Amino acid sequence: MASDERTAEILKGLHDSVVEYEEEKTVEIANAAVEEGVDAFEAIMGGLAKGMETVGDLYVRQEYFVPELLLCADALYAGLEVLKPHLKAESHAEPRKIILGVVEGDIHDIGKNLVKVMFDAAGWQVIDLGADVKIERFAEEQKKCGAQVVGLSALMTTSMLAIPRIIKTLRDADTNVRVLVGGAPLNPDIAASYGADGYADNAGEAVQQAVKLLDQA
Ligand code: B12
Repeated sequence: MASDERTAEILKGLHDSVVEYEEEKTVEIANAAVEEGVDAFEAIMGGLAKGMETVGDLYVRQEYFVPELLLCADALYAGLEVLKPHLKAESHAEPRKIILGVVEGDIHDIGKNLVKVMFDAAGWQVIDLGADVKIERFAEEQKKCGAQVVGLSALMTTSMLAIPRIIKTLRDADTNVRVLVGGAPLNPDIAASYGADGYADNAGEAVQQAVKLLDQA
């Protein structure tokens, strides 16, 4: 078990290597995290994902541009590959299914992919529809597989307008399905005004929210 000080150092190392798009270094530190017993969830959320948040700020301040963003994402994914198998897997007697997708017109899928990793680790069956998913597709897939929860991701103030339309198609098709939404421009108030059942602002909380929604069902 790594000491608190060493854990903090590893998390900072993961953060910094994502920000500095040093893919090899990210892998090296992720391996050290595993070897030294740092919790994989903490390493992903407090290291890799946090690094990508900083990258977002650098982009907004126009210190980073698209090429840097993509290289940072490569470093994040490389670290994720190392850490993912070490997330504590849970299993459930009854299969829990979630459909995940990024809404139409939106190709930002890094957050959605992190959300997917957390649901996988929590023992859910994840049907990942990818990014830029057509409005009707969510209801079509829900009908096919009977998922109890649909998770919608939107990263732009323009694309998030698809959410209430998707929710309407889901409600028209199956009144029982629970809809969870997330993505940087959303908040609990917008989620509620769109008719969503739940909102979470990060991948770890997303699983907790989904479990809560099932408990209420
Ligand atoms: C990386 C990035 C890109 C990459 C995307 C790579 C990829 N494959 O995803 C590239 C370079 C391709 C890109 C392109 C564009 N981008 Co861009 N991009 C970003 C950036 C910097 C970071 C997003 C990110 O990955 N964050 C890190 C992840 C980990 O965080 P996250 O996505 O928020 O996800 C977490 C939570 O939100 C939550 N969550 C996410 N989804 C879900 C779903 C559920 C169900 C739940 C419960 C939770 C949840 O959990 C996640 C993990 O903890 C943001 C800025 C920002 N600060 O958000 C701009 C940003 C989103 N982009 C923006 C724009 C404008 C664009 C472009 C249109 C630019 C252009 N002019 O060409 C294009 C094309 C967009 C399109 N059609 O989709 C704007 C959007 C503005 C707006 N209208 O709201 C932003 C906000 C930047 C800005 N301020 O200008 N972009």
